[in-house]
Amino acid sequence: MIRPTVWIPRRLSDATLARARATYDLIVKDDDTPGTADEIIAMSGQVDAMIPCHSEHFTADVVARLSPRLRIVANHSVGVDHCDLAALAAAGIVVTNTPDVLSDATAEIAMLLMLGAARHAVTGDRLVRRGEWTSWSPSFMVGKQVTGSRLGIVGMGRVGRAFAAKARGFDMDIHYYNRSRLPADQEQGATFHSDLDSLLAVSDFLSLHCPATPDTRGLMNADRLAKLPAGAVIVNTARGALIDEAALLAAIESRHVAAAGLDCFQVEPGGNPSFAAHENIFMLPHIGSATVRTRDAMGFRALDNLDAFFAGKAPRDRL
Ligand code: 8YV
Repeated sequence: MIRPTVWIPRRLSDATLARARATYDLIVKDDDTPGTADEIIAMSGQVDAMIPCHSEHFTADVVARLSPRLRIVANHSVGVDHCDLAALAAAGIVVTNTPDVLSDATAEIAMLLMLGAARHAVTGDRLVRRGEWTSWSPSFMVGKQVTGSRLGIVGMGRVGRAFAAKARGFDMDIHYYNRSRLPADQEQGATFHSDLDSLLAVSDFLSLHCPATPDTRGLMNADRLAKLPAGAVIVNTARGALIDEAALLAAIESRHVAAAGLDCFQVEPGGNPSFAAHENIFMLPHIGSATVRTRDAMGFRALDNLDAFFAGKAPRDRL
């Protein structure tokens, strides 16, 4: 059998590359910088498949210029907002993603952000690290207690449910908003809200776990932020596009939102420099799924999809 050729634009895990090399001829972009539109278009004439990350953008414009040689885009990501799925489908290119395998790692980062935002992690670290911790008092760095508080989850998919499972360990009163109500075995006592505003009204902590789509872009705008209880904490490990960052900044400055924990931003890499002045915004550089185990699992899941496709079977994660 002729070995298919695969383009890997980013540095995937060693285990992923080793497994991929056993089956495919690889072209790996060694500088580990995002694949540009021109690179994607040029490579499409040399390969049968690509394993991109969310950093490679398959816009309608790019897809229109792809070579017919490219048959499958096996994403190394669960989110696919970097892909124009309609354009790829019209071009006859199969698209897959990597659900399930990153849910726990991402939920861990959501928990870290929630705790860190609620308990002044940025300020505390700065004080101790710089030798600026010169006094202590019972009224020093008093935060918001997570245990037993009300948590609102927007999007009760795999990551939302993994986060709810961890939050149950903190005895949180879990509420969620989702397109449809979950069966009782998945809901596990969480309260369903068919209306987002009704969820916001009870969310002392709010965590976003829905994809970025035309419907969800700017979801947390000034009006919706105003519907949160005063002193709420907001966490985002999904996509930066879900939050109107100017509105969040205003809500932080007015103290209506007490703190935020953000792993994703409208501009990535880079983030929002206006957030830097606020130590009650705890920020990480989009590392939700960045664990050794999860990176291997994501790479293997993308390869499972490629293997199925080239064996003439339906890839498990075809979108
Ligand atoms: C990944 C993510 O690190 O999978 C996703 O959608 O946002 C991240 O967890 C990244 O997309 C890898 O391509």
